[in-house]
Amino acid sequence: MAIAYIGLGSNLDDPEAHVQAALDELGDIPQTRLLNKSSLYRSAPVGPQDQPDFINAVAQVETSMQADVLLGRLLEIEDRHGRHRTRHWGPRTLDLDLLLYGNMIINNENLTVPHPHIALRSFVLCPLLELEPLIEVPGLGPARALLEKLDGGLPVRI
Ligand code: ROI
Repeated sequence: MAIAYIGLGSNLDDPEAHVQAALDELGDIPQTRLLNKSSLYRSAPVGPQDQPDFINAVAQVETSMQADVLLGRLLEIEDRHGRHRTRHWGPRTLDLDLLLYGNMIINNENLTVPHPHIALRSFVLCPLLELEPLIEVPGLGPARALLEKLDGGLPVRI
């Protein structure tokens, strides 16, 4: 069994509804139990600015699936929400990222865990810290310290 954290993001077609529905769908993944979910947060887009604000959240799950198998399930949920991979860092109906998987560090062609941008993204760190204020990111240290190093605005809890 591993505790994993999944980041959710959407900025198209009623983003709050996509994130809420996806949180429920995470609970339907086999061998996986949804333990906790953060509030929803709104933030300006990181990357290209000519796109709508994002809604983000983080879910905590307990799973007996291997990380790569779990990732496959996340991609299926994204596909069901009509995600099309068009523009790099462009708008999306649903983005699911495997942020953390236990205390494992994974680097292969399909998967990098901890998520490669976790330390730079307050829209991930804030909901993660809401769930687990003392959480450490393997290889990088306490998430709280990573957030304190960032400048720029914080996501707004909604
Ligand atoms: N910006 C914000 N605020 N939230 C996201 O989830 C998000 N996701 C992305 C890019 C386009 C990098 N920017 C984002 O993929």
